[in-house]
Amino acid sequence: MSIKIYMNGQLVDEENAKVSVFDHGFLYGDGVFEGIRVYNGKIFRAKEHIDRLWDSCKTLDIKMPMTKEAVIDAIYQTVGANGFTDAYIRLIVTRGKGTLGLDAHLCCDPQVIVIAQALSLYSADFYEKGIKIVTASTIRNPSDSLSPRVKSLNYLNNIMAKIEAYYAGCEEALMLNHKGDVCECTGDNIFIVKKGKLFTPPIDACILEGVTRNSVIEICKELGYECSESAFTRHDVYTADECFLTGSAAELIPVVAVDGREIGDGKPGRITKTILSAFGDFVKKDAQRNA
Ligand code: PXG
Repeated sequence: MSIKIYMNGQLVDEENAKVSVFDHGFLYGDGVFEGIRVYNGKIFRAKEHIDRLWDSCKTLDIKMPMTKEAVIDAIYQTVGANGFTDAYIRLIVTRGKGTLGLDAHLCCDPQVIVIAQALSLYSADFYEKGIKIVTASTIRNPSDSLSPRVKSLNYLNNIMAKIEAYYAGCEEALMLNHKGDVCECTGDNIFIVKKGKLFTPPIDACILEGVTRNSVIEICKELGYECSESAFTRHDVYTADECFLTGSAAELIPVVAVDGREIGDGKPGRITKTILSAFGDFVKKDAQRNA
């Protein structure tokens, strides 16, 4: 059965959801996106995702052809048209059709696309047993070339690292920044726990400021855990008591080994599990906030 895709104000069948080969999103990765969760018919952290999309567009000088309210409405329309109550949303904005040259100012029709998919959660095993990750030799893009805070359609930096994870037989790759500090994984932010205290790299460590990351920082405050946004190295990760990753697709996944070093006792940690179960309540509170 064909799914309905939102394209520039219309819901169209998947077979008819097409962009031009001259679209600079296709030619150059010139565009932005968001990965968003819908739980029980409500968009999780809608404002945060839409604000981040607007910020990404601002830096790339892409003029959004719709209001924030209209984009939120487009997401709800897409979810409704496909009969979902829980879904993973991919919101994409391309710079639109231009010439074969790089000139962004010749692109005049930014494309706004919303794809909704039934949740394909990672296997339950990942959450129960945790995953193993490996450090990639591919360094994260420095902020002064293309800021990792821009969630752009050009994910080659992350894809190069993810390929390394594949060949190492791991689920994810840990990326370092140009200083050698821990940055993030290819599609998730990272947290470590040491002596009951949590640490996650700061925004200026070349990370994407994850919506799930920021939610976990809030959850820590609510639960009374100290959580510090400060730079750390792989030594801190290897010697941590616990480690986990956060992202809209995965939510929160325990990490039990990094570069072959077992983290803690090699099992998902107590604080990790506490935060994972608090995340469910946090989602419900977010839905009430947006009711
Ligand atoms: N860092 C990077 C580089 C990301 O791409 C996150 C952190 C987590 O951010 P949020 O806002 O989701 O908490 C992301 C998330 C996937 C997938 O299918 C995930 C992301 C992008 C593309 C695919 O797992 N981004």
